[in-house]
Amino acid sequence: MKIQLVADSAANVTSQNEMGVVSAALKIVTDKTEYVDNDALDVARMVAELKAYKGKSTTACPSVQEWKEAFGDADMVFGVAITSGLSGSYNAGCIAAREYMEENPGRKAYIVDSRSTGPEMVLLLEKLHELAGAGLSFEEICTAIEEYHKHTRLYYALSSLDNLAKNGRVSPIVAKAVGLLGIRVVGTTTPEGTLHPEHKCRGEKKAMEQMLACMVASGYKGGKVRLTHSCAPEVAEKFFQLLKANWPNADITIGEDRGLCCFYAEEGSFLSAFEHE
Ligand code: X90
Repeated sequence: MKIQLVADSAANVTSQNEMGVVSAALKIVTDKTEYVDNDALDVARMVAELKAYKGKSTTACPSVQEWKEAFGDADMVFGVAITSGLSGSYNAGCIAAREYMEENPGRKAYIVDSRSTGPEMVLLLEKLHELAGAGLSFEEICTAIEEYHKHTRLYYALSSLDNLAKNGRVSPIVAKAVGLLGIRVVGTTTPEGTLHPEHKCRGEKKAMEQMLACMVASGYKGGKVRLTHSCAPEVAEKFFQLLKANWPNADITIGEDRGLCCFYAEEGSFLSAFEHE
């Protein structure tokens, strides 16, 4: 019984991952260049080029065909997509899953709508990996992952909402208040998987304290945390230390945002996905 895990590239998972996750790439598109968010993408270079570029930039989700290519020839496929509240990726993944099952009787495919991005997608993938190794049926895994999802959440500290606003993913009014130097927005997701900015914080230290308070208020009690940063390892490291000071035994890791998350989260931002009660 071959089980394949897949995700779109908003999960920041490259082909070196230990779970065997295959990634379907989103794209970052300007008038000059198309950046494909795969292993080969030089994220730092993309960020530098985009900083110098003054024209329009946008993004595109993987097509139905690209999702299907990621499925390969597995008996069971489980996928995780960036929030359907902001992207067409989940929809494309679902069509791919339906066609995959129609074209290959006996095979099964299921896509989870993360209603989130990046590190929360990683938590879901890690749980799927665990469930896949436990000898459960397809239906049991589908039920178990949706149940687990009720106990995960994402908080973000963003240094700019410019690209989100320019691409219609948050209102320009909300975005403007964050454009000021040193202001970070700390927020989470709505049940529909859109952004819910909660606090404007002056400076990085305040943003971290706020995020910690938000996590505790959401029921974080020392479970797994998956952190990612957009070209700012020192920021993620500081937040990691803050968490470790409070929960020395917690399973916490730091990863890098790849192309899609870096484009929208922007330089200096960090994301924290965690398990809660
Ligand atoms: O289909 C596409 O073109 C992709 C559109 C994605 C838009 C949003 C990406 C957000 C990336 C920003 C901070 C966390 C937001 C939480 C989302 C619910 C990261």
